Amino acid sequence: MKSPGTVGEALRQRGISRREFLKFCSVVTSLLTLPPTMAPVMAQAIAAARRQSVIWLSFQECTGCTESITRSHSPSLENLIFDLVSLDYHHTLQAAGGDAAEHAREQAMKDNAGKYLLIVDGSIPMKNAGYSTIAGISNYDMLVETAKGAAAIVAVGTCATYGGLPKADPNPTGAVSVADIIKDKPIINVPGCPPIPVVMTGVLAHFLTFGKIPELDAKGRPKAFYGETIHDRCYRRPFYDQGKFATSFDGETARRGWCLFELGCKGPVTYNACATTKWNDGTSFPIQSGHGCIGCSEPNFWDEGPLYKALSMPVSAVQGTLGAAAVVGAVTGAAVTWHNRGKKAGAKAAHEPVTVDQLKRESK
Ligand code: FSX
Repeated sequence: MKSPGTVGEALRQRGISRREFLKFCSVVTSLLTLPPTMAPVMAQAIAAARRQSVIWLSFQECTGCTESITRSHSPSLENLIFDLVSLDYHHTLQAAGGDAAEHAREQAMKDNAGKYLLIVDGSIPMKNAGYSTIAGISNYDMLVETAKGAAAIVAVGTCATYGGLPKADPNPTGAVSVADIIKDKPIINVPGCPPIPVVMTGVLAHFLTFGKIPELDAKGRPKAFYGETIHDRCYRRPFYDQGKFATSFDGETARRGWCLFELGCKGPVTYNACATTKWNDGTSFPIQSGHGCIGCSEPNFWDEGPLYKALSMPVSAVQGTLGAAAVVGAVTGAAVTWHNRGKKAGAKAAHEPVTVDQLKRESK
């Protein structure tokens, strides 16, 4: 498995025109919130780059992350594998099995030492090495061994980034995240159960273009995709600001498309790009389909209270997520509603409209 050829050569061999490739770079540039002028720069950089060697390891998970990336439309998985990267090991997608598969991983590690990108989905069991093994190798040993020669690691999915469902109480396997184990490599966290496919491919495209990881937040997530909450960009947000909440999933308030906050939507505390990039080629996302966000890209989302119960977070927390619209609301005196207000002494009703100034006073 010698170092793969350039991306430009691969594109030419597959008859992909410069126009098509530029179009692809424009989409990725916009996903990464880069200026449009970066598209030709990205095209030039990617075309000249060697196809990036990628080793993908899957541990305790449901294969939803791989299912998700196979639905990526921009770039598609086909683009990714045949044009941009050399996917040297992925035990769900690769044709090889048994010894040949393990040999492919070892060879890729040797041939591309210090340069390959390691992608990991799934959490790692620490209570008993035998809980999850591949080719007789424990997940812990395989991760540590493969991480040694990696240029960077991308932890995809909430399992790899935070422990995810396997870590849900009582965490029977002692599941931990990649970052809990690997401390000496750059790690990009791409949470979501599963993560948005174009977010995964966008992160890869950034690495290929610039040869470095994108700007990350305090939780190691790319800021371009996780800089805002679902609530910040939700198309139902005007109903929230007006205090109009759906009271059931199938009643008149739901048919009118009112805010799903009272039905348990975790959008105000969930950082992800679902409301902007959406899913299935930009078709929709859960809230658009009438179901609240379950917060699957946040740590411990499974244990953070019932999925269908309205959030009960401190007022200061919701203020932190209100964003520009709330600031405008405060200036204009527009009313916002906070469902916990009904629990405060003297409050008349759970949905009584209050101003941002009132919220501030109550939170003191
Ligand atoms: Fe976890 Fe991914 Fe959820 Fe499933 O690989 S993030 S359980 S979608 O599959 O790891």
